[in-house]
Amino acid sequence: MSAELRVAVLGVGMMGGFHVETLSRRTHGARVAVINDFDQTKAAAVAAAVGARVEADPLAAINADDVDAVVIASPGQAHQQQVLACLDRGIPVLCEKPLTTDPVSALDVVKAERRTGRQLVQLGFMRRFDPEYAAAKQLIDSDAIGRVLLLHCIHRNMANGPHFDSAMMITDSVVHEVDVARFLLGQEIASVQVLKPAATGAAPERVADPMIVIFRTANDVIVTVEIFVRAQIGYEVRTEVVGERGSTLFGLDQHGITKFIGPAGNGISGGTVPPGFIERFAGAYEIELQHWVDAARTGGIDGPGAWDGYAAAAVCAAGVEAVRTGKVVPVTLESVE
Ligand code: ISE
Repeated sequence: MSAELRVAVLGVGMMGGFHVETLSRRTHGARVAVINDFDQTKAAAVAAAVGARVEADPLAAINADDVDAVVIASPGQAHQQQVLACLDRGIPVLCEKPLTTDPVSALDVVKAERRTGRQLVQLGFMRRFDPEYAAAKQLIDSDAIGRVLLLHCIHRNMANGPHFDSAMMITDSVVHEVDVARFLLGQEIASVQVLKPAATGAAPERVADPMIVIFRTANDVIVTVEIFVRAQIGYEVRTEVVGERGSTLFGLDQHGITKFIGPAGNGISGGTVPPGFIERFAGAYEIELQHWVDAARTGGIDGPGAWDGYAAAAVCAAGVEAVRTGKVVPVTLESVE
């Protein structure tokens, strides 16, 4: 292992591009050595900006001599093959969600990692590194609010294209709340139900937006998730944990609250809502990447792993079925022992 971790980044769309920038300018101990993207022009531009080289084949990038670790930010359908290639080579990988596109293949990855005898796969559930989520986790574990009974999650996006249907709202958006619930509560999710209120006029026909998703955990904690991906205002993610002896509420964006004289001469008070997840979670991504770089330099990971990716895939598959059937759908997790 060279002193500096040489990273290949696969996929340099919005997320991968941001990771390249974060690794190059805001974290230490790593440098982006290789860039891969199906869009060669984009790959060349991103690589040139950080002094990396372009590799046209993702598997060649993973197996290159000048690569010690990999960040996968390619489309979800490519993840299984790319993660397995990292495991075959025995190098650490940070994989953006989803781990794979279905629970069966996600479980195969968990098993393949077990066979290496090491933990090499970290999942990009960055909210675990956000200071407010980390503080809530500490508070819960300290027993300051007592046994947790309820978790309420609000998850709103400003806008999304017509391709972003109700199933995608589960697999691409609610998946974060799945991980948040598992992380904060330390319990698996046992069932999923989805309620469909009146849809916004901004939603395409037959897309249920917003939805209320309800998880019941193994110990009967109820988690409510409002998922609303065409809310028009901005990116709003807030959470309230309710315990027997107290509660904690976070994600209120209450920084920079400004008072000014409004058009009618009246006083107006308010702040701004972040437009997207990059702005909202930039700090969490940076902390996540620094943890991953530090761990990868010694050949490991430091964060959510392959099992968390599998559990999320299993809950999302149940969630998609719940959208379709309107029923309470149980979640079954296979054992890997
Ligand atoms: C996106 O992929 C994310 O991860 C965001 O957090 C989520 O709000 C958005 O809906 C997804 O498309």
